[in-house]
Amino acid sequence: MSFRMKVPAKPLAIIALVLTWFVGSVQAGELPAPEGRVVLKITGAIANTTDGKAAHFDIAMLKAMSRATISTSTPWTQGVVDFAGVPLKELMSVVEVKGSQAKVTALNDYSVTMTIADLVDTGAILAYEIGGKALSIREKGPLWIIFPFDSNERYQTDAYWSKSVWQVRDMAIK
Ligand SMILES: Nc1nc2c(c(=O)[nH]1)N[C@H]1C(S)=C(S)[C@@H](COP(=O)(O)O)O[C@H]1N2
Ligand SMILES: [Mo]
Repeated sequence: MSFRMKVPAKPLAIIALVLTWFVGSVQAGELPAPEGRVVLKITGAIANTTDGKAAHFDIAMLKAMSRATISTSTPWTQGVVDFAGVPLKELMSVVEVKGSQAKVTALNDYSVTMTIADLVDTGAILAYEIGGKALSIREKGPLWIIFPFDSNERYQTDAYWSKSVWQVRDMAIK
């Protein structure tokens, strides 16, 4: 018994082409493109991008996400200070992370690789404010990974201090 498709090949090819274009256009730029200065770039194993390749964020985009505060002391600040920023758990879900590791790089090219679990299961935030004021580059801004150091001694260790990257510029997910 033989079966032959009755549908001519040419219309099928056109349908395939249109579908490819449609799916492609939905997948490229799933996040709105930044309008201001780009302060953060997330590359690699992510499903949601701003241009089909990477996710670029200006500060307004980060501030539009949920805001979390961590009141803590750190080895680099005086007393207990309030840091505010976007929970890394939320940021990782916004870009739909597909990997298990993040290589975080700072403006001065300092970089450290940590697990996605370090970012999402610890309550860490990507801070953009300290004491209610924008973090300047001189104050380790504009973006600084802050763990809830005072709430758990496990974060008061070299392992987590080294992951507290300041002047964060990009995150490469793999
Ligand atoms: N941008 C940036 N963040 C960084 C570092 C750095 O050199 N640059 N050093 C890390 C390491 S290894 C640790 S232990 C602490 C170092 O802080 P300290 O230099 O004030 O001791 O910050 C972390 N965050
Ligand atoms: Mo360190």
